[in-house]
Amino acid sequence: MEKHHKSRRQFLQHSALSGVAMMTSLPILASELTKNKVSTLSSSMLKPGGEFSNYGTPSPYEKEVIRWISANSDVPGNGVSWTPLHELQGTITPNGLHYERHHNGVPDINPDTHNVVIDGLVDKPLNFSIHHLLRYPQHSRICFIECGGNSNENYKTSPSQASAGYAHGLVSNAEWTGVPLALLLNEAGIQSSAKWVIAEGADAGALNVSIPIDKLLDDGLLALYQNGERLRPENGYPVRLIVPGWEGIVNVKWLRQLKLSASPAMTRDETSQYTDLQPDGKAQQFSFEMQVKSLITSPSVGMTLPDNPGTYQVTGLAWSGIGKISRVEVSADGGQTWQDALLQEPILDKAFTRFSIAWQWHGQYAILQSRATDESGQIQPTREVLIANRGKYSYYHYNAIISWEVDELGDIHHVYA
Ligand SMILES: Nc1nc2c(c(=O)[nH]1)N[C@H]1C(S)=C(S)[C@@H](COP(=O)(O)O)O[C@H]1N2
Ligand SMILES: [Mo]
Repeated sequence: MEKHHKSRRQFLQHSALSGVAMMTSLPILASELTKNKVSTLSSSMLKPGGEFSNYGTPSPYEKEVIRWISANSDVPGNGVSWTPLHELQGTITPNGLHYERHHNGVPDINPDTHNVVIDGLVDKPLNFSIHHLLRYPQHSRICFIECGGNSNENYKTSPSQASAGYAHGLVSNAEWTGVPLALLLNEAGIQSSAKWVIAEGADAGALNVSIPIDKLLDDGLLALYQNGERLRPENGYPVRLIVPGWEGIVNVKWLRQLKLSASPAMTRDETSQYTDLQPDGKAQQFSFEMQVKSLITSPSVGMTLPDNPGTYQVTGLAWSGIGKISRVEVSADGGQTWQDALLQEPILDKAFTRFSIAWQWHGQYAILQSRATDESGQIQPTREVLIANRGKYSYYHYNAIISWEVDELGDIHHVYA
């Protein structure tokens, strides 16, 4: 009760953005009730409803809410599908809409014959069937996974007009359940020289990456469940690695081997890709932690504001691979002035946090932006600062402030501000 009261007060304090009068009450958006409306039964009440189903699917009226696929036709099985962040609310990504990044398509793996091997610098190499893994104590945690290449169109010189999710939706947030890796690695017996773990997937390209062992001992998970049900094939069925807050590539799907080693393996995917080219032409490797980031999901590019004047809930998502989100500020004037948005609880470590703030629009030109800060004190940079630091040939780890321009007609465009 107390908490509720506080957030209501906080909401009122932060309910208006600069340049507009503070609101004390919300406008009524519903149309007036007519007598006729309640005395007539709606058509759905005139006969029994439809069939039950063994496994549910979304309402047919929601058929536009889909992942958007960008596949590379030169390389079969290589591509991505984007989470429609601009169509979703709350913080949990439904399993059918979790983004996908495949280097070699989605393998068909029978859980009865699949194994995960732990070997290399261990006292006793172990081989786990899925049935073995299911008998271990399981742990659940909510976290995001973000591809290191997410938002990378924003390095280009002209701003893309793709919907928010189709430009920034190589990030999703789910509850993952599985066996803590510390348990399994300790069972195998970690030799003192083991500093890295080379994780390999059972897809056609045998995707493999090197991960510092300390991170896996800290919070690495062998996930078997995704939002309560077994993993989706696209997301690594029957077992994947979850490395909370670290770039997508290390979250190896269809996991078949963890090889403990004294040094990284320098695999294809940690040398030719997912590295950060610096202004001096050298590439930085192993930038694992995803940096603090946020995005206004609604209203956002491609949408039109229906009422002028009108009150709008500006809402979006913030996340950081370093810890919890501590603050999200929103600007309606391209970053000249900022107001704190309300953060929806619970605020979880390395997970999506939903923010919102009410905004009164009077038909004026506006640039909406959000700027997140995490508990380590990192603040989302402007695009200008990010590019000055990284150089213009950068390709991965884009986390700069994103700007939505609202024109006098209420149409919204993506701009670099
Ligand atoms: N075996 C395997 N694991 C993989 C990949 C892959 O192609 N094969 N793609 C990686 C990349 S680049 C990312 S961003 C994430 C994407 O996870 P998702 O498809 O479940 O969203 O998985 C990673 N794990
Ligand atoms: Mo990725």
